[in-house]
Amino acid sequence: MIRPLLYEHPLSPYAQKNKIALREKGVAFDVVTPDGMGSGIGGGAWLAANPRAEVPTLVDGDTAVFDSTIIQEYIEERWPAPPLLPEGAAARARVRMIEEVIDTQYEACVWGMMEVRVFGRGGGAKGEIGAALLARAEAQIAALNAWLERQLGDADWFNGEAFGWGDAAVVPFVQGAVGYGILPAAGNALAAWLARAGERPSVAATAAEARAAAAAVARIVPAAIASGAFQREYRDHRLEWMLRSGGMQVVVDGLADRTIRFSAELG
Ligand SMILES: N[C@@H](CCC(=O)N[C@@H](CS)C(=O)NCC(=O)O)C(=O)O
Repeated sequence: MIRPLLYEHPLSPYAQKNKIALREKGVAFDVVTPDGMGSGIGGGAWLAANPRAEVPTLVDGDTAVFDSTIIQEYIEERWPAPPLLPEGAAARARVRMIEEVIDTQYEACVWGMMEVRVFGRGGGAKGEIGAALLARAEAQIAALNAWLERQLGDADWFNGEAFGWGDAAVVPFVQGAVGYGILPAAGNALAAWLARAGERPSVAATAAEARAAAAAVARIVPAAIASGAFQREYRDHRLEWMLRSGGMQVVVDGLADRTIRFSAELG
């Protein structure tokens, strides 16, 4: 059997969600980080598979699927065992709503922190705008962590009785915030869940890849920014986050110096 191929970047929480699902199901897969990712000029087989030029993109034989949520649906239907969705329409709607909040609102905050800390937006962490953006992101993530804790309630897993869809949808993003020093309060239910989830081989392997990539990215990013190689994609919820969190000038400056772009126009 030809192994499915996942175009990804180890730091992409969306791709991590899909890798956790594939690993939970014991599906052997290959990974490629596309050349040109983050520059807006990626091409080749990746662009043929995903005209949006985003990761994750899954290629399984003749089938190409983009968008992590749609990929997750594909994985669940293509490799049904073990099931990752909980039983019942209400429980499935609940984990899908959690995923939607995480993919849009939570991710935007962690991404915003990266824009300031790694890409130096708003003058970086010490700049007036940068520091204000970081403070907003920290407050928003704390509120979202409290919301997540309420979703968890007394359960061990967001999915219910067993690790599944709901947990894979949350763990990469909460770990991303932890990477920027924003932890669930020690001893609370979310912190206990995070520790439990981190012990699963699927999550541990995926997180180890992200840590290795973070170290590599930190080494190459300053030179890459200086060379103009990055043109960051400010798409939907990310753009909204930047505008409403006080980063209007960041967007204006980034468009002027071409370090910011919008999503690809299809056609
Ligand atoms: N809604 C998409 C979002 C995917 C996304 O935003 N991917 C980012 C990386 S985390 C990307 O590929 N950006 C393209 C770029 O930066 O060039 C999904 O769930 O897969």
